[in-house]
Amino acid sequence: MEILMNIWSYFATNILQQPAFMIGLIVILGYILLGKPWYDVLAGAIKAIVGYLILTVGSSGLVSNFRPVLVGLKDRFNMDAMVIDPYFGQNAVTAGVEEVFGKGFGNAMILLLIAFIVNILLVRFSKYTKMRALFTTGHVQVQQAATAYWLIMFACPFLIKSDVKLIIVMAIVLGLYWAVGANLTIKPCQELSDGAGFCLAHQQMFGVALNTWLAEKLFGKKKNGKEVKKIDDIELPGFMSIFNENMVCTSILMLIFFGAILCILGRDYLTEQGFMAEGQSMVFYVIQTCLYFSVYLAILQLGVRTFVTELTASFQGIADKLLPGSVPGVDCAVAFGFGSANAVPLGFLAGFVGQILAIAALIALKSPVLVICGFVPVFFDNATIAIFANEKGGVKAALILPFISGLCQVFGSALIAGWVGMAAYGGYLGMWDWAVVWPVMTGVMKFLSYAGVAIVAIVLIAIPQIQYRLDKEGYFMMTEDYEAYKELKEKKAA
Ligand code: ASC
Repeated sequence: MEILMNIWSYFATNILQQPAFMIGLIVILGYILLGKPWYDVLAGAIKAIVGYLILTVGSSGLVSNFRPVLVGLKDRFNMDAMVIDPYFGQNAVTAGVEEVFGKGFGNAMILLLIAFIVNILLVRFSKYTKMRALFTTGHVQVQQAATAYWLIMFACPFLIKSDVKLIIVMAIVLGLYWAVGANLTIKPCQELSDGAGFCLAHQQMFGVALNTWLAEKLFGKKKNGKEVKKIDDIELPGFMSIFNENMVCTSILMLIFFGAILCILGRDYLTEQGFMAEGQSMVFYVIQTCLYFSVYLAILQLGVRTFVTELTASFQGIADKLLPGSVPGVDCAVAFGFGSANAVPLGFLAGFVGQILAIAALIALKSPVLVICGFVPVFFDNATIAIFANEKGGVKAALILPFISGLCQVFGSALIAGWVGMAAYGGYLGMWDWAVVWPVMTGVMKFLSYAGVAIVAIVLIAIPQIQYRLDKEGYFMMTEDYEAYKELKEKKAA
């Protein structure tokens, strides 16, 4: 048993929780199943791992550069606020879970394993479950397992006595959330990428599905048949035309936006905290810091281009032989490689405005829980939502929906983190699904106990069944043969 645990723990820390190696493993397995020669397997695995590592350089560069800038606002104004950000949320769980529930964090790794197995089984039996999506983003799974651990123990204190019952309930709820949430993003992702064959396995899966649907319903094609105006259709006049180029647009917008925040933080604070060297030019410090936003975005997009083709080509082997009809779920940043590149900065800014207004409302209402924006939710959630919203509902949807999402992230997180007691430990995950969907699930389980757990599970199980029944012919075709699916759609539309 101990040997097995050691093997598992080695696998979990080095592969499962490191998406680059997880993706590498999937590519190796997929190509072997496709019967490729060893050198193709090797080349594919290298491209996939290097590509993913490039993506990670981009996304962690963004996070490590811009998170301290936003969190700095809290120090600068002496606010006693919790930060909504996955890493702050994870720290809050590690810091508080023992104190609040008398239970250490040791079970979380096992929870992760079993929830992942639940995900695999649900996809293996897709014929019955209609779930087609496999999570591959281990770093996100760790953050989510930590938060779910807290939320479910809060909602179901009657489970805490028995480790076995607790883990079973958690693994079912979390495994279902992964399989159902990622499955919901398959259609939006296939349409965005013209059938590239991936979906999202991240923290705003329900958010993407809902907002894509809203974008189409509220802002989509008009009755008179006129197409919606997407971001890339806008022809800006005169000097403004430079904004059509993504790198220029992002750089200027971020220079204005983060430039203003850096000026608010001020030279004294920035030098005190070690951001700026003593005597460094403030002007050039601000310019360089803000332009790095575009640098990291460019890196991120290069990473996406490098690994996505390998992953989806090799995954065919897994979808043919092991998990029929399935697709890999990947980081939301992969969406930045598709659709309109300018949706990224615009969605971020719209979401930020929403978050700031919501925070102002919390202050005005003297809310017991104050929130400070974390970079990860405000950027990655809202930029992703904007990309999908723009595809279906054009520029208006790409601004309005992320703005509303910003409101939801702050209000939802303040509510749930205050209620379950995580706010007192300084952070909460704060991403869309965890600010909107999980608070509802937690509430249902809290008020209805075992019946609540059953209701949550049944509703989750029902979602893919409903999706399937709405489009029986196209449902599996859309992952198995996207060209045929498009023809089918065209025929239906005609
Ligand atoms: C998260 C998280 C990150 C980012 C990254 C986006 O939720 O923990 O580091 O989003 O995955 O690419």
